[in-house]
Amino acid sequence: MHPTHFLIFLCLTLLAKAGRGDGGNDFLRTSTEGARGVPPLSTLAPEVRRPVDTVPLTTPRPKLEGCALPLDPKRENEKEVGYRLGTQRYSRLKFSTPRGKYKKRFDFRLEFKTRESEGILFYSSNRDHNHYAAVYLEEGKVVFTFKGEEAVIIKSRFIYNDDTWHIVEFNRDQGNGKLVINEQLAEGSAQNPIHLELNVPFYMGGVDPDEYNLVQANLNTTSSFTGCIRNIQMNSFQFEPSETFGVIPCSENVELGSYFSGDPNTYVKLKERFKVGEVFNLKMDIKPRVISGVLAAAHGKKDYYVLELHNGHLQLTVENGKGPVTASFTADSPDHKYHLCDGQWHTIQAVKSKNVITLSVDSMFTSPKIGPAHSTSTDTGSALFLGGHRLIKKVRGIQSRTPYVGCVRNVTINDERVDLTMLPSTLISGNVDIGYCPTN
Ligand SMILES: [Ca+2]
Repeated sequence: MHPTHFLIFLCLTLLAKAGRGDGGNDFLRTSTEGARGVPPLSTLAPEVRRPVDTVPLTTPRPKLEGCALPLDPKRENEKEVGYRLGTQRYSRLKFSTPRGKYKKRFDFRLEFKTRESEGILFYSSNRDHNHYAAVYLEEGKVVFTFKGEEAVIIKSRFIYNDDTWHIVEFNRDQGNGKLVINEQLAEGSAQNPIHLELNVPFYMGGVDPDEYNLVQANLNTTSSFTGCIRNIQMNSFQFEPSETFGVIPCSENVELGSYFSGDPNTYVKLKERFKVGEVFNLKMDIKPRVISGVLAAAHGKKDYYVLELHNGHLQLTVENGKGPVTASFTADSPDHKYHLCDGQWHTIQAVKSKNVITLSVDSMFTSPKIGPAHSTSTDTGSALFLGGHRLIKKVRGIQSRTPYVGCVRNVTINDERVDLTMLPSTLISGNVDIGYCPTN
């Protein structure tokens, strides 16, 4: 256990035993507005903006209302900006529907940019992988190879891993191959016409990890491509992948995380059936675009656990069976009325130890709240929901009644990291971008 967590648990345990809220507070840094919720309305009157030189130094600047980031980010389509590969393991584009014929001759074109010197741009084979055609980077050079009874290998003269866009065209006509990069031609031929048996799917940017052994034997590499691919064509037709794996838009306006759109029925099930139990520690980084929304929730017949944003503060409500207890945290910020919505990342933590709960935002802890004694286990059995809830309007204990909108990253449950990119798609509902978030 992390030393800080141990301290919190120790403290909470002591408090639970003492049954009062004053002991042990000196262990904890308490925020000024701690558990007091929203400030009274009178403090919200708009301040009059005066010319800068007449403002006394002690006058605070008016706080910005609302969230720094817009509710709807400007969406950038992968088809327009390109596909970024390599931010997740096994990222690749899969093409199951060819455009035109490809048995005797084919013609592909794509644009790529990368800083890496190795990586598979294209791979296609027959079922046994003894026939194949591939394009990959080797020491920064582009290699185009195909093999039937014979193999043809064509290699570019120059290196192209300079993080700028390059156009690569590769075509094959029987035993003749051409590789054209930015209009620089390289050619190669076999002695005889090659009969090449290829099957869909074709891959770009990486291959199916189940086929690594066979691909390794052919190319002497299975390195996934790290960088961007765009404007893909097959036989002069636009060529769109049928499926993408671990791919994000090639945009300057994205960052790693998972984005919750807030559309109805949008949520992720972190666990299918989950018992919160006696001790539960949930931690994550959030960058919200709303002041209210469900962050995490689990329910039982009577018991429940709800972590949410409510009117700008972070709020945890736990029902162990004998009445709910709520902790809430309103952080102070010189610039933003809703500190959590200031467009920055915030690390939030909700710690539940028996009948005592506490919250932290960016390592500032609230005073612990103590629920009814002799009721210590949160006996939930539903899914552990993240970012929303299947029955968000109906289930008990939720105040915001609306899904979360914004980015989430670094989710840990009881100090164990949950990688959302590894969750089965059956646990993801609605409009969630797993693996990346817009930043605009
Ligand atoms: Ca209980």
